[in-house]
Amino acid sequence: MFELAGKRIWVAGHRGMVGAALVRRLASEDCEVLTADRDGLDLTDQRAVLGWMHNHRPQAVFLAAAKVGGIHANATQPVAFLRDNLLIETAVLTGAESVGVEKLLFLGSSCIYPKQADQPIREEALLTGPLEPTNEWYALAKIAGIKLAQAYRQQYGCDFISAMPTNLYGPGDNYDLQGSHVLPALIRKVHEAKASGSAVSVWGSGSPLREFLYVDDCADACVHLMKHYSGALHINVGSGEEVSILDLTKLVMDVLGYDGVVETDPTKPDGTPRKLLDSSRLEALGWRPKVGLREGVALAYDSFLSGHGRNI
Ligand code: GFB
Repeated sequence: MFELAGKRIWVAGHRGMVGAALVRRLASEDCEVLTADRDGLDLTDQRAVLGWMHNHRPQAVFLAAAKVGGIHANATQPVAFLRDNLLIETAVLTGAESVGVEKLLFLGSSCIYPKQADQPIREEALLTGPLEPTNEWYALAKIAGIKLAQAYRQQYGCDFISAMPTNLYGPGDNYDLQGSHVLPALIRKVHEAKASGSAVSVWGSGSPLREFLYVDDCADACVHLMKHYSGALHINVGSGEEVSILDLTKLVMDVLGYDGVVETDPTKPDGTPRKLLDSSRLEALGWRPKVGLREGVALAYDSFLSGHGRNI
């Protein structure tokens, strides 16, 4: 059991959706939460990160900072998705070893797994086959992050662990229709289609299957892992709730109260056909999600309406 009480905990990336949820979750722990604003600290600058960590001496770190985005953003900004993420994880893990951080949790993504991995995907599927091309840059950076955490554990005995969340959504999400993930995009599209009485446009065939987890559940799982898990193997963080993109569209329309027409757009990519995590290791550690998909979409829509998102 790793105690957070009385410790200085750095949430790297606290302005992002996951980082902000971690800050909300840590408010109920008896710890001091450290944050660094983007203007004051460039996380891709290793020397600056080292200096900041020397000054602030965090005892534990949640590394939630990353260049993230949906299927279109990944395809159009490969350099940022690979380079920025490699630089951020290298700077923060190097700094953490250097200042003697007691524990660090690195956040990855379910897209690290091979495109044709057996479903539900177990942690052992990592590096057993080719990646999904639409997000291979991001996936490669996240795989390197897992391996760097393992390398620091093996060579220097650092207690660095990794969590691999499934597709996340919730307050603080990005609602830019070009850069966002599917769930915030659908919330915005259905909201706007309802206002104008127009059709809802869904990218691709609508048949891919995805698993979704509410971001506050993800933050809770990360805190649980920080306290109760120590090991080299990355741990899947999923809800077990899988849905096709078309059924997800209908669910969003139902929650928002719109009974309009849905159109698919075959000029847009489907990406990986199915991505469902096997989260039995996390369950065996005593954690389960609390927020179901319908409830989570309603909560996310409330936060969208109150302007708690980016690019609204
Ligand atoms: O969420 P998403 O962009 O990312 O797309 P991935 C999921 C599915 O929803 C794809 C479809 O099949 C999209 O074609 N989709 C339908 C839409 N309508 C829309 C729309 O309006 N916007 C978007 N964005 N999608 C991501 C990776 O993969 O998964 C990231 O790109 C990250 O790197 C994340 O790993 C967890 O699920 O395909």
